[in-house]
Amino acid sequence: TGGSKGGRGALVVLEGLDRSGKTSQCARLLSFLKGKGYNAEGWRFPDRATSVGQMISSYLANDSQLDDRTIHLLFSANRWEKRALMESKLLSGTTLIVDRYSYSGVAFSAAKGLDIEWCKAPENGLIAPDLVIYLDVQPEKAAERGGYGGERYEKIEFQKKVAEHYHSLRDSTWKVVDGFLPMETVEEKLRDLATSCIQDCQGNPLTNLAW
Ligand code: 2DT
Repeated sequence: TGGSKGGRGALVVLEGLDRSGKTSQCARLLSFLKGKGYNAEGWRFPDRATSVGQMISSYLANDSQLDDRTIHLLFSANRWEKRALMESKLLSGTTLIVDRYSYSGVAFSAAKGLDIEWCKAPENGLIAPDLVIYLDVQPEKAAERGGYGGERYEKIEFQKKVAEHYHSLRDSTWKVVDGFLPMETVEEKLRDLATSCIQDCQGNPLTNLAW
């Protein structure tokens, strides 16, 4: 099988603007990997199931108001509260396909005007992804895909700023995939990227984000 054979799992993160196709591609990738016999799980941030996640969820729905720095730290805390479980899953051989991570944390908060270095600081020490796949879409075209929902950040002008900040976060672990390619083409690219990452990360220890 394509299982882990005693090795560690890979931390694979998908990032992108709202309506970039991230969430459906995560699901497709996960079922492909499971079908191939890989030990894999799908995660997403924010994880709305925890009590911190519930505060985030009500903020996003505009049901509560929070200071920009306060909500930033709650998003970060929501990753920190999952860090130990994430580490043990990876070390025991489970690959995690994660819909949004620290890059969303920094890009969305910086788009509100917060200092980017301040935004990065609380992310340091979280587990560094082995691979970040950025699904690249233009905000205007993304909005045409059935439009944004009613959540707080789903506005074109704001999404443009988020895209600029995502751009400045790109590093050697990033692969940019055109989110407007046909769905099957995107899917195939993600399969190739993820399976090579799972193989290639075997010799590498887990590391932490150090921004
Ligand atoms: P979903 O629509 O994918 O559930 O995201 N966000 C997300 C932040 O502002 N900071 C973060 O750290 C994360 C993970 C992006 C909900 C919205 O929350 C934003 C969109």
